[in-house]
Amino acid sequence: MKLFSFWRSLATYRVRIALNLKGITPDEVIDVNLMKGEQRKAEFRAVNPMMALPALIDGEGPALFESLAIIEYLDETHPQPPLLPKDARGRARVRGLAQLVACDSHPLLVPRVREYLEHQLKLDEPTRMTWCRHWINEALTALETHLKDKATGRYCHGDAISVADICLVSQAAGAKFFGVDTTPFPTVNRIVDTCLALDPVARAHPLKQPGAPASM
Ligand SMILES: N[C@@H](CCC(=O)N[C@@H](CS)C(=O)NCC(=O)O)C(=O)O
Repeated sequence: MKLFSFWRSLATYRVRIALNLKGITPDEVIDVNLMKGEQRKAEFRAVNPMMALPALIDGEGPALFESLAIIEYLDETHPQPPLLPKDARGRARVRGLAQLVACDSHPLLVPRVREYLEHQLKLDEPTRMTWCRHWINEALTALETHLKDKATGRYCHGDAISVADICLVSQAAGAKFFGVDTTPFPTVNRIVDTCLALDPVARAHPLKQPGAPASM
């Protein structure tokens, strides 16, 4: 198994947590430096035409792409521990929470969007940060409201960690990277702290990956 990764990539962080929870260690981790634009090189474009991390090659391939699709693949091929509830309503809620992060918030902050805001729209650094913080806050506000639901337990959905928690943890890391104050989101913080206390989550953290700085 080959994982295409970069320490700072929040989408790869999600896949790393899933791999660790499943007890899978990739045979090879290939660094694609997003700060140097390596995702746009021909060799990586051949792996993922979207030029985005993560990508995962299991065996002969073809390459898997999009963090949520990769996590569901891992869940189907390595069912223990399950990352989705058994019931249809539960799965819909967990997928909804996960997509709120991975489809509605995080894609607005990725390098290609920030670079477009900078180079094409000529927005200065403080304006770009305002953009990023706004979309992080919007998602955190929605998540905090959802997590007041009685379906929430120790984790986002009941007492078992799921793909919703994986995404929540990545959202919290993004909030830290972009200097967003998360004190207005106590339920989010409680669940993130619960997740980070687990070794498979803790060692997947961006700042624990090769090439990462000591702090942000
Ligand atoms: N929706 C995708 C997001 C993939 C994505 O945009 N990844 C970022 C890093 S977290 C990336 O590689 N961006 C490259 C770029 O924007 O140029 C997923 O969840 O996998």
